[in-house]
Amino acid sequence: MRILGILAMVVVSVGNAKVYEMKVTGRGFEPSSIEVTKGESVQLLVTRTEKKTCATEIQFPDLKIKKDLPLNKVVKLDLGKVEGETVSFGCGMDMMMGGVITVK
Ligand SMILES: [Cu+2]
Repeated sequence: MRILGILAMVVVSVGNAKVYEMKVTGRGFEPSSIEVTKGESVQLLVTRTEKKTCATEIQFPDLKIKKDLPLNKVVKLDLGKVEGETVSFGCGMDMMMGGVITVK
């Protein structure tokens, strides 16, 4: 597993919802680490730009969310209010190339 430790920037803020951008590149999910604030609704915009990756899907097992990531298409994920301290995510096969959302 490769954790880059780069924090995502908030792209826009819509009411109580915060939108974060993420990409799937040859290095996996970038950033693989996102810090969100407790109580905010989290939206992710995920774009897979790498053809040769097993992350053609993203899943959040704890949230029971799984979505296809078509190449070069922006995929919107509504995570809602994230509970707990951390929520992990990974490819559809639940193996390598994961990441984590940390709730502060
Ligand atoms: Cu995989």
